[in-house]
Amino acid sequence: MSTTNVALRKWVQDTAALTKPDRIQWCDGGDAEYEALIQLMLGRGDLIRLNGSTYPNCYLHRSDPSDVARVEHLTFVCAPEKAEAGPNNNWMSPGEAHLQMDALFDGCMRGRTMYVIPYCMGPIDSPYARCGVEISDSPYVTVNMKLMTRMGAPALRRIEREGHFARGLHSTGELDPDRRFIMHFPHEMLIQSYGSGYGGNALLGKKCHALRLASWQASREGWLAEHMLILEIESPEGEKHYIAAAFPSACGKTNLAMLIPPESQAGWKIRTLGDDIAWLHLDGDGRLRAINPESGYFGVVPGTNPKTNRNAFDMIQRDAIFTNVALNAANEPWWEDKDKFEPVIDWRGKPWQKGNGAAAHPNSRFTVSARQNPSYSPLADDPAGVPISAIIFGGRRRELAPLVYQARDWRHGVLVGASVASETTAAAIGAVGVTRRDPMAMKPFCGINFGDYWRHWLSFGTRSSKLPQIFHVNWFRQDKDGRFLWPGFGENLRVLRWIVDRCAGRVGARETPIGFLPLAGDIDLKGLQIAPEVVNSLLSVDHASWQREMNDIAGYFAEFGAALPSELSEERQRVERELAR
Ligand code: OXD
Ligand code: MN
Repeated sequence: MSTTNVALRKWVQDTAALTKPDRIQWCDGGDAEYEALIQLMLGRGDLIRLNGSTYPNCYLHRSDPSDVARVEHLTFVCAPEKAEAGPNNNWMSPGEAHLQMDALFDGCMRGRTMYVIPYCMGPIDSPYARCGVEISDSPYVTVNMKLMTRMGAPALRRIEREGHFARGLHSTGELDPDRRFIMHFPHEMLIQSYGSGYGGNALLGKKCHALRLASWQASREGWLAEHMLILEIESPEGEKHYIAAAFPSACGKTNLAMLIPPESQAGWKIRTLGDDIAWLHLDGDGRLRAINPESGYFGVVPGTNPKTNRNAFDMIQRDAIFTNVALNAANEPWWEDKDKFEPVIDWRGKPWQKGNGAAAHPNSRFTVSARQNPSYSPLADDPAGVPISAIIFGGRRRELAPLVYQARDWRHGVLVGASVASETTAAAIGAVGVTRRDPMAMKPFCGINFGDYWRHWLSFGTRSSKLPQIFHVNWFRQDKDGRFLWPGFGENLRVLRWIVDRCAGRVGARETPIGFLPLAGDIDLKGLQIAPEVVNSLLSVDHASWQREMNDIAGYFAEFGAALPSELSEERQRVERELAR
């Protein structure tokens, strides 16, 4: 296989001349190709076959222990001007970055096969979808791309028809943390990633293309590329709404997207369109429509069990790739909070003993095709996407943020999104549990200056009068002894129902300086063991603490200098004034 697209042919030739692979393999995305790559990796010990009767076609991959999460400090946006990347990104000039990367890539594929992986982000016939080609020397990346994207021949045909595509060059290099960089060249629609095999650093269609490059492209073309799940909620009467929700990494997007209603909520249904990324476009009627550019899940494994996420638990019983989980005595994958049995081998492949700490890495992952999810919505394949009724922002915050509140209007909603803060998780290298600002849950993924990105968000307010309502939720409030106040998981449906009721104009609300909060009785608490004082504290707004928060946000916004849109500081000042009243 090769291609009729001259630019692609030339890029493959030039890349081969630089990296000097032994062979070049054009990937067609077929099952035979997938199977052959699996066999190759089994033969080399890069994959371990899991128990074939309980976990058919499931494999375990163990990463280099230095390569288990995204590396934000080694991730750069290489736009010509530093101001384009903004204070929210590491920046390097394109010239310097190219010199460094060319030196790293020089001869790095000797003795290896170079895989050419055409892929399409979004339904293959969608006008909103975009194609890319990843060149990688990793069979692990190639099989993951097959599960995560629409990869292979149909994508190549679209590229040949359209004539354009994003380019991503990846090599695992030596897996040396000192020779590791994830570079983005938005003006060239080019990604270069060296020295890591970890999903977010190496599956270039995901964070690098569908968020960092896409957010740059979207801001020029008038759409949004967001770190959001997409779900459908259907009432017992058959009323359907579509919701997009942005939470930072490892804060429960996958669980919310696959929520199973508790018994007390009979008749309600949730279907999943996406669990990580949404591309949002205004349609001809002024409605914001969402597609999920991905077609698979790269989810955090620990904590997944039939109680927390039955759908995810069931969908990873077959045809899945596990990365950095532990093993039990039956050669099955094992992770913390999976079941009562004990692991025998930890994620590094060493015998596990009690007291040794976690057996599975806290950022261990499953990769699986989205179609295996029992709650999969076929609308995920609809080229037109779905109209969004509500956008939800959220973070992991022990204190302050109430269970749910609604922004007054779009402009206030942009402030709510821009002010998201959350405790860091194991999805990225670095300290865990530190609260940091993570606007729109895009801190690690926004490929442009946040100031420009917020201006772009605000511009939608003048482009349509049919925009979604914007909400903020916090499932993670704790009491002083560290106990969670809200049960979370399936019970979050109760909050989604209030959100939908607000969108449909069915319920009133209590107006506060931070937005609209539920009136007593409007969140259905039937069948839930929750004390009234806990509900009160979940729905309270402490003015003094919020004043401190607004002050902190002012300090954060100041980092953006002249790039900060004045509407955003005016909106913040408005909230501050109301809090002081
Ligand atoms: C992810 C992440 O893998 O956000 O989705 O880190
Ligand atoms: Mn994510």
